[in-house]
Amino acid sequence: MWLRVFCLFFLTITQFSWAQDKSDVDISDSYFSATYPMATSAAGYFSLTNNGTQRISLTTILVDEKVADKAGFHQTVMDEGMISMRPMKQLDINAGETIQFQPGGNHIMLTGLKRQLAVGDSITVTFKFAETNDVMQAFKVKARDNGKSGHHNHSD
Ligand SMILES: [Cu+2]
Repeated sequence: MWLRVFCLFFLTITQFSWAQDKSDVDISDSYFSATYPMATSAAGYFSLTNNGTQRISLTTILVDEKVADKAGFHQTVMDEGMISMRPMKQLDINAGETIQFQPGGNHIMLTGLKRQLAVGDSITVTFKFAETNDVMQAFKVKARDNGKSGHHNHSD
C-alpha cells in the first residue's frame, strides 16, 4: 500500500517535470503598454507559437492580484463602423500555428488595475490551457505608442 502511494506520487512528479521542461508553447515579444498614474486598465501583447502536434485552447490568463483584479483576452472588432472590444472565452491554436496579439487587434486586458505600470517594470502572466500545463511568462512594460494603439479604455 505504502509502496503504491509512493509510486503514484513519483509518477506524478516525473510527468510534471517532463512537461514543464518540454513545453510546446513558446511565447515571445510579450509586453504591456505603460499606463498613466490613475488608469484602471492596461493592455498587453505577445506572440504565441504552438510547437506541439495537437491543437490547444487558451482558456485563462492570470496576473498577480496585487497588479490587477482581473485579466482576460479581448478581440477588437468593427461594429457598425465603431471599433469595440469583445472578451474571448477561449482561443484555439492549431499545431504549428503562431497567433499574434498586437495593438489594434487581440490583446490582454487588465481591469481593476491596482498600480501604475511604469516603463521597465516586469509583470508575470500565467497562461492556462485546456490540454497542457500552465505557462508563466514575464511581460516587460514598454512606453505606450499613442499613434497606432487604437485601444479604448473600459469601464468594467
Ligand atoms: Cu480590451
